[in-house]
Amino acid sequence: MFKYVYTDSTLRIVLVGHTGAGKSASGNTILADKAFKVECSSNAVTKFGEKKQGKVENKDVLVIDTPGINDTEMTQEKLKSEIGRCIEMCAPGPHALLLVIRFNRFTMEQQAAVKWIQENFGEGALKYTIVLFTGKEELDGKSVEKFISENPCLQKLVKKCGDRYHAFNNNDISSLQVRELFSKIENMMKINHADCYTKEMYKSTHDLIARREKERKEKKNKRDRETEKEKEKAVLWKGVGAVAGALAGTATGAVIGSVAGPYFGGATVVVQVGAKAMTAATAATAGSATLGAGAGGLAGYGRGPKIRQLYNGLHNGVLNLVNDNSAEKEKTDYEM
Ligand SMILES: Nc1nc2c(ncn2[C@@H]2O[C@H](COP(=O)(O)OP(=O)(O)O)[C@@H](O)[C@H]2O)c(=O)[nH]1
Ligand SMILES: [Mg+2]
Repeated sequence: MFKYVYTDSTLRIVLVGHTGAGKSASGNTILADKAFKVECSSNAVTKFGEKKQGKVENKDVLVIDTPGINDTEMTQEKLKSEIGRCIEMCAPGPHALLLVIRFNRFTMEQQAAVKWIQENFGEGALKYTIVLFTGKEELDGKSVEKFISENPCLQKLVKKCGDRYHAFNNNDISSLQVRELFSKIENMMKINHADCYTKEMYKSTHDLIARREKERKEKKNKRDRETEKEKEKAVLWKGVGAVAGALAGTATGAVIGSVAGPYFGGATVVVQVGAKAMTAATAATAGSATLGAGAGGLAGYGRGPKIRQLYNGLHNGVLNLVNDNSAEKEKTDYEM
């Protein structure tokens, strides 16, 4: 099998961006070769990273083409690991990440792709990034600068990338635009002391993302558990309320019954309840006590949260009192 051989002096470039942005076409322009397959439709062609090598401007160049960030046929996990593999393909890593954006098609979808790259490559990647616009000839005489200045999103992005950008017309086979790009890459490399973006940087960004995701999930689980506990406590306090209400209701009902009982037919009327015979007064007392228990229980159940508040207030009040006293005691001890 043919094995790629490249030296330390080989310029390593990775093309990233949205499907249809012109990554493969730009790779071909750079290498002045039909190295990568260019797709007319917006269907993603590159499912796996591909690398091609060539000699450009007397320089050994290695170009890696990557899958489109918005490829819906790939799971996020697969996409992330494939892009990681692309970084590894040019170990120790690329000198330049070319973030490819098609002029006049900087849609919400493309913006989402740019956001994906910023998040997944990490802020550290920006110092190795050059924004590469494609479709330059579609600007109809408008300057690249003017186009950028009219779009706050692009302006922000270019600024983040150290004001590094370049524009390609991939239908233009002259080498001037490639020479200009190389000069921008060389300037960037000088600033970076020929350093490169590494797979470790990519991995640490992903470890960070995974850690944040884990923390987010743990926080959510904790919140869910606390809500569940709160619900259980509320039911418990409703129960406490029901019992307290029933007791209070029984007592109140009994008092009312004993007062009102004699007025129901006098003490001589005997009421038969089950096997027991009782006077109307006793029956009235028992009846209103039972009614009182039911009504009190219901009222207490509804007032469970209020009772809980009352309990918490009393509990906190007592605690404050105890703390105040001990503070007072400490103060006194100290002063003595
Ligand atoms: N007019 C014009 N079309 C371009 C340019 N760059 C790419 N394209 C077209 O855009 C389409 C997608 O290009 P491709 O390189 O396959 O995009 P990729 O999915 O990012 O690899 C193809 O039809 C290309 O011919 C350009 O600079 N000008
Ligand atoms: Mg492609």
